[in-house]
Amino acid sequence: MTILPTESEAASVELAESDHALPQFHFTPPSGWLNDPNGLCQRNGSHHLFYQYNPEGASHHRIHWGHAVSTDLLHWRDLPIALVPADPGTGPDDDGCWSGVIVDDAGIPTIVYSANHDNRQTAAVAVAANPADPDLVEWRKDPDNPVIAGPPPEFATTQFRDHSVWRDPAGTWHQLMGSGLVGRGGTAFAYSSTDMRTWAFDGPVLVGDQWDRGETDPWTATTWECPDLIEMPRMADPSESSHEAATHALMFSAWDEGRTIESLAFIGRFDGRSFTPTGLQRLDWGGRHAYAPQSYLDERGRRIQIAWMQEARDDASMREHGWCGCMSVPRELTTLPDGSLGVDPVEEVSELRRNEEELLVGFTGGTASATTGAQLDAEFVVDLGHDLTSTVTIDLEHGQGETTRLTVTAAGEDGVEVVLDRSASTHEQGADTAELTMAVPAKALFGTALGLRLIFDHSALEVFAGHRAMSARIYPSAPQDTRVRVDAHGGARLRSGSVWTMESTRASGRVLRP
Ligand code: DQQ
Repeated sequence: MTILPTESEAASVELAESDHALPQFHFTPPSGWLNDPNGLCQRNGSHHLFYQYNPEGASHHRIHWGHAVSTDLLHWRDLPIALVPADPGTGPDDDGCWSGVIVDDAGIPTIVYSANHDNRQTAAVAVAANPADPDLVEWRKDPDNPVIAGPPPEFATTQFRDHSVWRDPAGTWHQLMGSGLVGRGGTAFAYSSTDMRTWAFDGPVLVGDQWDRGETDPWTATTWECPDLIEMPRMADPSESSHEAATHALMFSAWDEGRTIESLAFIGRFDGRSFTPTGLQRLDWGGRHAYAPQSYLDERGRRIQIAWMQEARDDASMREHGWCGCMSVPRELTTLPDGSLGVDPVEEVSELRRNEEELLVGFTGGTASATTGAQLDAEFVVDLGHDLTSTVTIDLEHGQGETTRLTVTAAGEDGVEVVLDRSASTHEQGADTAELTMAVPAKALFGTALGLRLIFDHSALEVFAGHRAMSARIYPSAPQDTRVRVDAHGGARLRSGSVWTMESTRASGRVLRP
């Protein structure tokens, strides 16, 4: 049955679409609020993206599970909302269906999610009403929800929510739930089950030891949201092998008293019970602008990850524009030679490129692209030599006195420092324009040449360098006038540089409640 949109629903989509900051090839909600990606999976060729969605408006309230599918990771087709909060007082999720995952339970696609009631979360389950439906449109919540009614009583916990679920070779289900131990630090609690309904508590897989704010970098914070435990993905370059002993990564989002800080990963070994870290890294250097990432193995065996690109606008501006939140482009996680996780856009993203403009190479001065647009992909190979005064700047010149500047500086043996200066990127009052910094270790470079890529989509900006990612939101007044300028200083040289315009993939005729 198709429900026709009401006049106000259509007006709300129109309002979002009239905003020049609305991305056109990054996934956004039809209008309203979007946060975490959920239930990521690929089945019979279709990638499913569920997401934290409030169709009522641009605020985090009574969260539903929005749903879209894609066969190419670029174009998404809206499907009916998969999970709707229960009517008040009629279920454990009457204040929202929070984040979760989808697994295949003996042929039955099964959602494990956090049911929110009165700002406390429990674990709940829903199954596909028709497992043979390729679109997985209809979901049935388990009448016996919740399946885990609260955190283990023997611990004093901060928060308790979000799930990573897998089955071991013997057929036992395992799940992690994100939490934190008061006075100690973030944690992920492990549970096991044979039927997905009755779960035994197995203890924390790892406990952070950083309660005090800001004493370490990165700080693993007081609560771990959205834990995602994975086997290390394939090598970035198949001819390389890792010398490190890491077999697993425990990814999570660092949270403290309502502050969504950043997404991190412990690298290490998981023995089925506990996780022993050998390293800690950022998954993205843009802080909260790439939060709550979730990953899945696609049918080609790639470890794909999508993150929530949170707005940098203030709440009043989000409400005024009627929408907020977009997803990062899908990214592929790989293992780098030093044993850490690499992050790059999936190769499909390049299929959106049109009208290549090659920039002058070999020069040590500067040049600006003739290409202008609100949807750009720019790729460079720069050579910083070993001269510590070498610098490359890449400006997104938006016109109207607004510029976003990326500065790449040789940092000697340590590699390269990449700084994103957003202080002049917008005239919009109240926008967060804080500087962002990314360190690219020398080991991630090929010789002294650094590959750099900037993907710009109206207000979404993703920077990739040496298999590292840095996400940001920027709000130029006239994004369509943006051109790319590159300057090389000191001993730096531009080896190659190209700018493309990017096709839109945003579906037309979207409705709030498909
Ligand atoms: N957002 C969800 C939670 C998760 C947080 C609620 C992370 O389940 O912990 O929308 O952004």
